[in-house]
Amino acid sequence: MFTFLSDTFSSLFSRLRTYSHFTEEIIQETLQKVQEGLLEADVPYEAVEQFILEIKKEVVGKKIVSSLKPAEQLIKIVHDKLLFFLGGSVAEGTFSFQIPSIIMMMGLQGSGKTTSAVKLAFFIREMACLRGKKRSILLASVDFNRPAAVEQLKILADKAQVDFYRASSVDVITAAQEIVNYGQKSNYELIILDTAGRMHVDEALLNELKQLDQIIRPKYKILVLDSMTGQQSLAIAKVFDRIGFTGAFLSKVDSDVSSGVAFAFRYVLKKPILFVGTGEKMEDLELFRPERIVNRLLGMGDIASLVEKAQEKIDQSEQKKLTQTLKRGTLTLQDFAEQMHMVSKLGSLSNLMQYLPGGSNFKITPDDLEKGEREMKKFKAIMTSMTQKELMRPEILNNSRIARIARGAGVDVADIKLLLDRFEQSQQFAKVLKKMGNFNHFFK
Ligand SMILES: Nc1nc2c(ncn2[C@@H]2O[C@H](COP(=O)(O)OP(=O)(O)O)[C@@H](O)[C@H]2O)c(=O)[nH]1
Ligand SMILES: [Mg+2]
Repeated sequence: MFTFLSDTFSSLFSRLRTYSHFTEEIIQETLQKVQEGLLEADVPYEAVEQFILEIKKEVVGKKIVSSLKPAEQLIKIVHDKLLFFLGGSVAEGTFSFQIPSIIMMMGLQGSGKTTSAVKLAFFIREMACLRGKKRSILLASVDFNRPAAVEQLKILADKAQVDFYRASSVDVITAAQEIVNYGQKSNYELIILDTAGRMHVDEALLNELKQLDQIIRPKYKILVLDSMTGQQSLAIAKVFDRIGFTGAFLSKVDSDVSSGVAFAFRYVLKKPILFVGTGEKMEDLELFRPERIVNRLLGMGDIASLVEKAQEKIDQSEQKKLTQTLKRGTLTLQDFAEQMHMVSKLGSLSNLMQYLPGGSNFKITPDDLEKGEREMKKFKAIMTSMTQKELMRPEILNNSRIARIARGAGVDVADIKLLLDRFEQSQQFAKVLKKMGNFNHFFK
C-alpha cells in the first residue's frame, strides 16, 4: 500500500538529510515535490492543497531555515501532518467490536462487501482466540439482487468455518428480521449482515439500507470502499453518509498502487478508515493504522507491524523458543533452521523488506527473490542431510563431513560454505541482539 508515495518520500528525505542548512528554495522545492507526489498518488487536489498549506504555516512558525537540524524538523512536520490527515494516532489499534452487536456491511456492487464480511468474521475470531477467548459469530446475507450472492457468502463462510444462516424469506426486511431473531435466539455474540449493492448509488438502494438500519438497528455500519475506484470513492462515501456509517473498510489496497483516497478520506468525511483489505483471501485484512503507514511512507520502517505479523503467524511455543535463543545469545544450526522456517511463514522477502527502516529503498528484483528462494531450498536440503550432532555443534564440520553432506543433499561444497557463512552472520546478529537486552517486549 502506498509504495509509490513511499518511494517519493524516502528519496526526497534522504537527500534532505545531506543538507546541513536549509534555504527557502530548498523548502519550496521539497514541498513542491511532496505536492507532486501526493497528486500523482491520486490524492484529491483539495486535500493536497490543504496539506501543503498547513505544512507551510508550521515551517514558517518553527523557523526551520535557521534551525540546527532542519531536515529532522521538516520531516517531523510532514510526519505529524500526514498522521493528522490519515486519522491521528489516538485510534491506533483501539478499535474493537462490542458484544453483542450487529454489524451491517454496505457498499456498491463488487466493492468487496461479501469478501470483507468473511474477513471480518475470521479476523475477530482469530484475535479473540489469541487472547484465549471464543467468539460466536454468525454470517448472513440479505443480498437477493444477484442470484448467487447468498450462496457465495455461504461458501466463503464454510471455508472460514464461521456459522452461516440462510433466511427463508427473500424479502430484504423480512429476511433481516428473521436473521436477527435467529441470531439472538441462538446467542450469537456478533451477527454480520451482508447487504446488496448496486452498480451506482441510487435512491432504491439507499432506501433499502435506511429501512434495514431502522429495523435491525446495527451497532456498526461498515462502508466497504474499493480503493481502485480512486477519487470517486469520496463522492460515494458522501452519499452513504446520508445513512451514516461507523467507518470504512478500504478493500483491494493490494491491487492499487496509489490508494491516495485514504489521505483525503478522514479529512473530507471526518470518519475513520478502520480496516484495509490486502488480498482476496480471508486472512488478507489489516487494521488501518495511520502511525505505521506514515512511518512506512517516510522510510522509518514499521517494526511494530512486523512483530505483530510474527505474533499472528508464529505460535506461542515457537515464540518462546526464539526469545530464549535470543536471550542466550548463541545460535545452533538447528535454531537457524527453525528461524528460517519461521521467517518463511511471514511471507516473501520483498514483503518483509517494506517493514524495515529504509526498506523501500532496497530494490529486490524478481531475480534476487528467486535466488533467495533457491538458496533457502538448498539450505533446507543441507540441514536435513546433517546429523543432530552436526546441527548442534557445526564447528565439528570438517572437509570429509562437508563432502558427505554435499553428496547427501545433492549440492556443491560451496553451498555448504555459504550456509555456514550465513549462519555465522546470524550468530553475530544474535549476540548483538542479546546486548540490546530485553526481547520480551517483542513477544508479549
Ligand atoms: N485483490 C483483492 N481482491 C478483493 C479484495 N476484496 C474483495 N476482492 C475481490 O473483489 C471481487 C468482489 O468482491 P465481493 O466480496 O463479491 O464484492 P461485493 O459485490 O461487494 O459483495 C471478488 O472477486 C473478490 O475476490 C481485496 O482486498 N483484494
Ligand atoms: Mg456480495
